[in-house]
Amino acid sequence: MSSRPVHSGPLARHAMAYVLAGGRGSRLMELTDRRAKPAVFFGAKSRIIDFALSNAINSGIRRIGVATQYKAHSLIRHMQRGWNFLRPERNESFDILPASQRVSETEWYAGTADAVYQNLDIIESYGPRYMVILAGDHVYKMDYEVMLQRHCESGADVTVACIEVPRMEASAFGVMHVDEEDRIVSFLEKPKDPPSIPGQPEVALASMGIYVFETKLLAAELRRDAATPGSDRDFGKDIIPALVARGTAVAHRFQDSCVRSSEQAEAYWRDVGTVDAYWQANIDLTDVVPALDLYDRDWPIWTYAEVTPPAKFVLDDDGRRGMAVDSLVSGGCIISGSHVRRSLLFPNSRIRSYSEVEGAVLLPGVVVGRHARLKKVVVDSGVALPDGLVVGEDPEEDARRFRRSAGGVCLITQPMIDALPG
Ligand code: ADQ
Ligand code: ADP
Repeated sequence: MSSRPVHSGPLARHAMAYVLAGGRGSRLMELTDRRAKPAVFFGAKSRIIDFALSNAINSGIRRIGVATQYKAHSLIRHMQRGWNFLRPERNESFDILPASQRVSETEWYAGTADAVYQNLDIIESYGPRYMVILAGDHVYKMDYEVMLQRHCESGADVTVACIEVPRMEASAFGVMHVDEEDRIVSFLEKPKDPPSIPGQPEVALASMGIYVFETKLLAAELRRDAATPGSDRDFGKDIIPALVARGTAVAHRFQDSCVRSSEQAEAYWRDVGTVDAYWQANIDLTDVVPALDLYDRDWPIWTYAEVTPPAKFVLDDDGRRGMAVDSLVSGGCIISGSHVRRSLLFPNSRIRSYSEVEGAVLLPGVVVGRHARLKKVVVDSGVALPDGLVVGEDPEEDARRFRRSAGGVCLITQPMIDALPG
């Protein structure tokens, strides 16, 4: 591979981040009935898309486009309120790009590549030298500048971020083989029987769905793909395998650019695609030293947060303390005469007296009635749980009333509460 001259100074200022945020994420069940997966709440304060957007900003990228499609209202509202601070007069831009049938009169975005192709005119009008293609539905902290540098140094057509995953889980991903220089020699999108890393039979090298291209090359590839009959117009199915076969594709190891709080910390990246994975990744944040550090002031996770009064902990009339331990409690919450453990309370939740709450992810505006006992729950935003509700003690009863996952997490929505007898 020939290497091209590296820009002096940061490459991020010559790059545009393009976030794919159109997918549904159907394995999150009712959590994505009303909102796209990137708009799902995460970490007591944020939404999932805030991680990709914060990574872009913290990496120094000042042009961002976000392609939306499925149930995008709350996602678009969130970005308009919180992410609209980039200024054209400083050569910055923030574009929300809903599938709007701009290229053809009849089609939505067919696949992820089409979601970029249909907006090529907007991208080209800004003239970024590099494109950083991102998924809007992953939780991680990564410095894309390091990946851009690697892309330039190698001279590859495309650089694909990758991470080692257990082989048994790899069929959910694009899986690659690399040579000694981390050049990708084969790429299979979601193989049924994923190939392992040579010498490590239980580990596979998975694509994180993060790609760096030079804009000119990407535009040519997208136009070629659009003219190819039978293409799914997808990065994982079409664009990346074609470049692996015809050109040069290089793997970039996530551990080289992940942002961690200490040298020992795990390289943390999660596709919180199922209710179990979603609950676990949220609850992981209540660890004394979590793998994902939200308190790192050098790499803040930006978000839109509504103005709320401070969280409040109340000693009730019977002298019961309202308290929360090993928990993340956002503004506007009031815990009164109840005990909360290993839980996340998003803004404006209320826990009334005599309740016990453990392992709960309560999305904004949840009200827990008196004498409730909750264990291992995810409660959708705005849901009012009735007095005396008990969840997490009788699996069969839970499964009859709520969406109980394989891992025993109960997802609770307002219609499920409305359907309860009495
Ligand atoms: P998946 O995540 O399964 O695999 P996909 O469902 O295409 O791929 O979603 C990628 C991203 O694009 C998501 O953020 C999604 O919201 C968004 N998206 C999906 N369809 C879209 C559309 N029509 N318009 C706009 N946005 C859309 C991909 C790669 C794999 C890789 C995994 C890593 O294909 O090779 O291993 O990501 O998670
Ligand atoms: P409980 O069933 O625990 O009594 P309540 O909803 O009656 O629950 O509220 C308990 C406590 O929470 C109140 O005594 C008060 O201190 C506080 N509280 C309730 N609403 C508000 C509010 N709007 N502003 C400030 N504090 C409030």
